[in-house]
Formats: sequence, C-alpha cells, structure tokens
Amino acid sequence: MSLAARVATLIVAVFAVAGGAIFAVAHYLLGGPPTVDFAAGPSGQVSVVMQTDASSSPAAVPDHPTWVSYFIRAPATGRWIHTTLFQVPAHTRVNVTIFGYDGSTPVRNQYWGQVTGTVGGVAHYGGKPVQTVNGWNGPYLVQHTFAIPGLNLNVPVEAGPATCTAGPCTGNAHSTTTFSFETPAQPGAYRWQCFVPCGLSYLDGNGGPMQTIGYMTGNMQVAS
Ligand SMILES: [Cu+2]
Repeated sequence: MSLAARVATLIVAVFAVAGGAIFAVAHYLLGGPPTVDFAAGPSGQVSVVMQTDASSSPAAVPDHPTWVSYFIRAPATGRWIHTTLFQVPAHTRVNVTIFGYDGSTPVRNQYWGQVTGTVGGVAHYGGKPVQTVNGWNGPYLVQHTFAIPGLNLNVPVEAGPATCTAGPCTGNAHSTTTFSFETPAQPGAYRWQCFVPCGLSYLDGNGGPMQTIGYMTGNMQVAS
C-alpha cells in the first residue's frame, strides 16, 4: 500500500471513530426527552395537561420501547410530547389535568390511594372530589399515580376505558383527573413518578418504564 493510501485510510478511520463517538454522545447522552416549558398565564397560574397510555405508538417513540407512558401536551402547539420533563415557575399555582387512557391497575399499597399535597387535599375524577381512593374495590379504579415525593404530593389517577392503547391518544374516551398544587419557592429539579408498578414483564413491575425518564418518571424543573 502506498504512503498516500495509508494516510488516506488513517484519515478515514479517524473520522469514522470520531463520528461514532459524537453520535454516541449526542444520541445516548444528550438525546433525552425534551422539557416542556410552562409559563404562567394572565391569571398567574399554570395549566399542565398530560395523558397516560397503556403503550406508546411506535411512531411516537422511534428507536425507543413502546412501554406504558405519560405524555405532556405542549401549551404553545397543543402537540403531545413523549416526555416526563416539564418546567414551571416557582411559587405558582399549577392546575393539572390528566387524561387517563390506560385501564385499571390497582395500587399495591393503599398509601398511594391517598390524595396528598394538593390544594384543599383533594383531586377530582370527572369533576367529582376524591381524597382517598380504594383502587381495589371502587367505586373508582385507578391506573397510575402522579407523585412528587419532595413536595409530599400524591394523586392516584383514575383508570380509563382503555379504548385507545397506543398513545398519544386523541378523541378517544378517557378518564379525567384534575388537581392543583403550589410550586415551591425553592428553584430546582423535583423528581416525580408513578408508584403503581406498571412495568409489565419486569421484576415486580418496577423496571423498564417505571425507571425510565420519558415514561413513568421524570422531573419538574422549578424555575426561579
Ligand atoms: Cu404507572
């Protein structure tokens, strides 16, 4: 092989390795789900709308598993974003609406059937107030929880009819869970998650989507 050919081969090899490294960093380390930014409206309050789905459509999660998942609606475009990362202002009332498309999965511990940390200590299922939900016997069935342990916030989410399983769903029948809470004065990342072990086919249901950002766990970033 001539010197020129060797040099050319070396250059190509160096670029191939560098390109692979850049791809790995960008795709696996920096390529996480986006953060949906919620600014306070004229009322000084924030409205966050999410949905839960038994699975995610392949189109919604290209190159990722089609696990059970939350989606968050972008306030500016109305598009459903496959993420569990959102940002809200500090010391602000957040009004949350969760459309429940998934069917029933009871809480394993009735502790997670209690509504805590919300304004008035209450959540609403289709407009009806609930405070402690017995997900085993009804009258309401639950599917997931929305909990921010750092704020002692927990809301069991009412089960839906499961007529649409591959999210994000639009226009299908669903449950509607609403509640409000105050964001803290202290800025920072507040972890939130579901406490119903809904990771089907994982050990005790706690793997997979339960521990993956973008599915059943995420962060609420509180901006200053
Ligand atoms: Cu869940």
